[in-house]
Amino acid sequence: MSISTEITPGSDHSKRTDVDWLIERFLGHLKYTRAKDWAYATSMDQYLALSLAVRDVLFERKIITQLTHTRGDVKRVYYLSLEYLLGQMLRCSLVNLGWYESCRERLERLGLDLDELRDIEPDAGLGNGGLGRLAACYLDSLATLDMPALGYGIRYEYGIFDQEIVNGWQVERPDYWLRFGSPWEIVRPEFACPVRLFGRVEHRTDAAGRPRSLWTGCRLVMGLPYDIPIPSCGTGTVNLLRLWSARASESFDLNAFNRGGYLEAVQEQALTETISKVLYPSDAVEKNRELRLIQQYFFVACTLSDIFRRYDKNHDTVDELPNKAAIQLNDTHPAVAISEMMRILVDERALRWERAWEITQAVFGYTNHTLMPEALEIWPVSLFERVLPRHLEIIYDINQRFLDDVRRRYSGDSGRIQRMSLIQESPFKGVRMAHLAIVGSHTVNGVAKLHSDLIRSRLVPDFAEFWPERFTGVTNGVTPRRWLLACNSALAGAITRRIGDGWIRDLDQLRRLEPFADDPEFQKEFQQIKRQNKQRLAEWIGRKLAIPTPIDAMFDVQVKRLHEYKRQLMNILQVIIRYHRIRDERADLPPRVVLFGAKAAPSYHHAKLIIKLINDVGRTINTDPRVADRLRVAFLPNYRVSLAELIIPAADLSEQISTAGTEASGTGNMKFALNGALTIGTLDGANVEIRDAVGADNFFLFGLTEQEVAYYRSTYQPWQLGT
Ligand code: 26W
Repeated sequence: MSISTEITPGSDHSKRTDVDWLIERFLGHLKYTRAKDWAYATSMDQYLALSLAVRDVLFERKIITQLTHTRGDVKRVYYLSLEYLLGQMLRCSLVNLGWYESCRERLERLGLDLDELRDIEPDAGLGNGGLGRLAACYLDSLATLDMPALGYGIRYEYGIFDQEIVNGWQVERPDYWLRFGSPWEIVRPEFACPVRLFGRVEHRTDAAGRPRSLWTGCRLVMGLPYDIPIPSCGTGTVNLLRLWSARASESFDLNAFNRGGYLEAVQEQALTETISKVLYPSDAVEKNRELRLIQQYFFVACTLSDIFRRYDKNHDTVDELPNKAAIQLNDTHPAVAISEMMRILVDERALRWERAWEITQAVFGYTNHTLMPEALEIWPVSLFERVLPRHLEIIYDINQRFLDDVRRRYSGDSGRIQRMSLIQESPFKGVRMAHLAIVGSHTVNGVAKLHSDLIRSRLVPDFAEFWPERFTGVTNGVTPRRWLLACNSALAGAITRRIGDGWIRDLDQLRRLEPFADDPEFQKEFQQIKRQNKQRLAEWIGRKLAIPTPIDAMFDVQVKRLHEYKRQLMNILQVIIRYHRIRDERADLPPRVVLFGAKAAPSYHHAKLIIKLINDVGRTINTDPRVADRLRVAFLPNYRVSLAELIIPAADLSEQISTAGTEASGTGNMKFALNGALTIGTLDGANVEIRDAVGADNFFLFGLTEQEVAYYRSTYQPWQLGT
């Protein structure tokens, strides 16, 4: 169903659909929300007031959307992710409304520069990298497709750290993105929900003599939701992203305060509010971190409670739940939802186990984002037992019934039983969250064709054999609104002038551009646009790093998290070779500017060494007159969504060089291709799909295939090489 914003009976929306009203609200917010007279308003005041005005427009539409969904008792998609890399919201919200240009003109008449204003907004960096940014792209696409969807996450007070480079080394600074509050969110105390943690389980029998488990003696935490509007591009739909913030259940124990126990009262509050304080800045599992498990459960408990609250408004029994809710797990970070769903259905709604399990499997889907062993979550049973004793019991029950099914099919194969069990016995007794997610879902997807194949053949072959129909592939995508229409408006305009604007909501229409590839007029315009984008980036690099960046040189870009499998080291080594060839052999190589951007997890020392190496190589090369304008290297600090929006349109070459079989999909690779960069890449992740789409002759392929890597891995002795 599509939500239109035409005037609905009984409510005066007429004014709410144009920029005039937006500007009126902007001036109103300056005065009544920022309490500023025009003359004394700072640019921060202006940015906040404009964002609040845009939010007003989105709320108008959100009210209509949510009313329509509730009245229609529609089936909703619930996207559960511990990470959302939203970036800046102002430009994309205006672009999705179709008002960016007219708003820019109206502000210009008021003496304001929208391009400057929008860049005051701090990035909402509530994620580590690809997984978190994919979640944000999906929200934009779900709204644009008029899908009734809600994103659920945690409102981290501190997002991914800000990266400063000091003497070539990464230094992390806290990302206090809420310093001025977020104009995009609205707090919803009426939907706050209590969450239990720790405690113990008492076993009883109920009046009907059935065994019941009572989870008691718990600590209580409150989840306080904040909503962020997610606008469609091209229709009136506005969905929501609901982020949970942790609060102490009592304001704090006044009696303790009066008894002089002030410190323990405040200590209790502080502990509780630590739960949503900070995003884990790693993209590999932090060993046995209790707080990480508590974050995951806190978020899941609040979310399922909210889903039932909404569902119960229209239903007396849970039988309809699979027709009204599809819950997607973004990796295993929310996988504890499987056991929480069973706890609610069995312990609170008194369903028979089998019926509860049927509903659970029908409702959940699981997306795997990585094959890297260090990113596969296995929680120590001892930790689970302490924090979530009832959930551990439920997981044991799930495991018991599941392994009985396996035994029925493969009697006597004890090796298989051990491999498939939800519980790992060694090196420590742990809960395999990927196994829990798989058995508790009706569908499991990888994020690119190769990755989905490797899930079946490498990661969990036993499960793929047991349930072949359960495993699918859904290659990642990126939203063309943020990653072309908003960040590269000149190219977007050039495309629209050739093939119309249907591509904005249906990207397959880009195919219609193919005949223009040989059109000299289009080629000239394309080059001019690329040059303008490079000029803009070069100016930024000049201002930030004082590195002269010749725009006649090819911009060779590798921006992504720093990880050994992504092979930034190999890239900087080839730069060193290129430097020597130019300096010593006078090789006549075309000029290149090699750009890096990458945050390393704070504990990942080897990755931080590579950052240091890149900066040191850059300093050597950039100060050597013998290579002058033929080779430059720059490490762009604090890579984040808003910086990617500046870099990607300016790239000529896109480095996607991971060892085949390690990058699940990649999404930066798609953004670069969408903006006309040529890919240098291995046959890994979605590079395969991109090469198929653009044609092999437009893709600079190199490196071993995944099968070759697997073959050589067993015999590969790097130290033997070169001796
Ligand atoms: C803190 C634990 C943790 C572990 C893994 C946090 C985040 C992860 C993610 C799996 C890491 C990640 O972002 N994976 C990337 O997901 C993208 C979206 O599917 C893919 O395009 C990338 O290939 C994959 O590396």
